[in-house]
Amino acid sequence: MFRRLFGGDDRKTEQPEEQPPIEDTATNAEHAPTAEQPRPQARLFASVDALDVEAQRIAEAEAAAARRREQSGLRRLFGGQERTEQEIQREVAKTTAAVQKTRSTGMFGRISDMFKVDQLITPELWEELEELMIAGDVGVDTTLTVIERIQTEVERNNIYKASDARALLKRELVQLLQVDQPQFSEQTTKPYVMLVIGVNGAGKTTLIAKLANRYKQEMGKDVLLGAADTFRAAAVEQLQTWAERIQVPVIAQGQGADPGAVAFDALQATNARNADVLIIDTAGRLQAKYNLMKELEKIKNIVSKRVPEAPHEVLLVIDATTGQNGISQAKAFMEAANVTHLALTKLDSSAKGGVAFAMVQEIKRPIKYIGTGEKLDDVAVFDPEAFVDALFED
Ligand SMILES: Nc1nc2c(ncn2[C@@H]2O[C@H](COP(=O)(O)OP(=O)(O)O)[C@@H](O)[C@H]2O)c(=O)[nH]1
Ligand SMILES: [Mg+2]
Repeated sequence: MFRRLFGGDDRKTEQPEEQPPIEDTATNAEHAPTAEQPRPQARLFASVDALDVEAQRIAEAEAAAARRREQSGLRRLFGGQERTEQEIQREVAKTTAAVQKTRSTGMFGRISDMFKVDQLITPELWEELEELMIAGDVGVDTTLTVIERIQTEVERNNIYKASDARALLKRELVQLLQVDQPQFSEQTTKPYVMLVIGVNGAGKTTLIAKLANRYKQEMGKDVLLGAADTFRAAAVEQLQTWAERIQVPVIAQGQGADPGAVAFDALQATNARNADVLIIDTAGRLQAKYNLMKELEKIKNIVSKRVPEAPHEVLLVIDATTGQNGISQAKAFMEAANVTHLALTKLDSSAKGGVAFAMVQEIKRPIKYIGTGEKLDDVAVFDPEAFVDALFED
């Protein structure tokens, strides 16, 4: 009886056989719950409510994790297609090979080692981490934010050893790379129009060839290229050379042509051929920011007049070897165009892969692809977890 009142435990099965009937409670009036006091039943309901809240919290956390997995590059898959384990492994292998330099000669190899040992976490450890991350091009603001977050987590979880903080550090780094960006699916959007922008030499034309090849080979898409980088003669020729190799048509007008006119032609051709994907190459003359803005604006207007909602993807290509410089470039492009995704090229020749973190944080756009070399096959769909694992050699 007492247990019932005190603990709110109303389960009849636990009542002893000799227990007086329920009505007897009334005789012990001073112990009986009054209207003001929460009745045992009310408490029971309260705890059921709490369970509901907890169940809802768990369901929400699971849904969020599923969403994260879906959005994460490898699982989202190239063009939103289901992938085999083998294909995922191929992307991971490319990512791992590309960040080899970042890991061995760069800062992340040392960071990884620091968080492998059984040593106590000291203020010096945080200082060294800070120095290494900044030297690794993560950027001052991002570095300080992330270290503060890890420190809080370490304290909250009573973690004393560096090796025990390793998973926390990695999780925070993965989170830095995850930003939401609504996107169209290449699977269901036809035609899917992509505008590829970035400074000269960033790797736009090479990436376009790699992606066109993938769309064609892996998704069986009918791809068309538009040579709207008309500033240099070599630019058009370079795109044409690639296109010949991968056997996709290019719409071009030659050097000095109006990029808007090329885009117009390319759109007409896309519609006439009923092509699936159109990728437009552009010139990236940042020196004349005003002109660049005008030019991109014009191309975008031409595109959106012919295909509603296009361009579906505005891919900003950044050379990873330019480090922090690349970030100021990226900001200028953000002002000029409505960038939807980033591509980080030449990751294979940069020791400072940390720029990926700074880039996503500063630009607030996800990295969709990484360039892992100069060959046609040297491209990987970016996956934050695979990237961080590769940096830590896990
Ligand atoms: N190592 C390496 N080189 C690349 C990569 N992407 C492009 N390049 C090279 O960078 C140079 C400039 O590339 P390009 O596509 O012409 O740049 P664009 O001016 O932006 O079109 C070329 O020599 C490419 O071979 C990459 O992922 N890794
Ligand atoms: Mg080019």
